[in-house]
Amino acid sequence: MKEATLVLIKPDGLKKSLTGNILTRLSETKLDIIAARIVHVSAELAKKHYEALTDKPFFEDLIQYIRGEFHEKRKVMAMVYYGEGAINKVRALAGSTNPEEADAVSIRGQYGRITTKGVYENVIHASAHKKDAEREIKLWFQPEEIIVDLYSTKAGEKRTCNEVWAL
Ligand code: DAT
Ligand code: MG
Repeated sequence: MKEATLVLIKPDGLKKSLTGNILTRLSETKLDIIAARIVHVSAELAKKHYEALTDKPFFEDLIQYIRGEFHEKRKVMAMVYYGEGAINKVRALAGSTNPEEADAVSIRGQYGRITTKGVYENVIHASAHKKDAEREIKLWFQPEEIIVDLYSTKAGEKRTCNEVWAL
């Protein structure tokens, strides 16, 4: 069955000009990109994204890292990849959480590092399982930003494409 997964290129990936390399590696999966945007990550979004890790000693660093506070680039690139086995395919290509332990040819193995402060700069986020993927995609994207109808939405009028712009 086709499924969707959230992928984030984290601020270190953007700062190190790795976007193209990472997208090329991800294209090995033959999955479809069905949503993409550049996001300035608010404290609220960062904390919600990592809410399961609230009690971890590295939580505050993690929030600072994903918000780009350790890099000049205060942004991440968020995407939804879609296709058969998308979640496991992207996780396998991303590699282990700890970039020093990640397979050398995985994305994290190739491009990640642990800073002297102990922050895992592992360049990419990939949803771990289906429930997380749905929760995370709904956090990072509005329904109209995703070109496949993944999840049901509340009934209501659709916004037109440019109604918020001043003429
Ligand atoms: P993953 O990103 O592989 O899903 P996770 O959800 O357990 O891993 O943790 C989220 C992020 O938190 C991870 O990408 C990097 C950071 N992290 C996890 N364990 C850590 C640790 N022991 N020390 C420092 N950072 C850690
Ligand atoms: Mg995780």
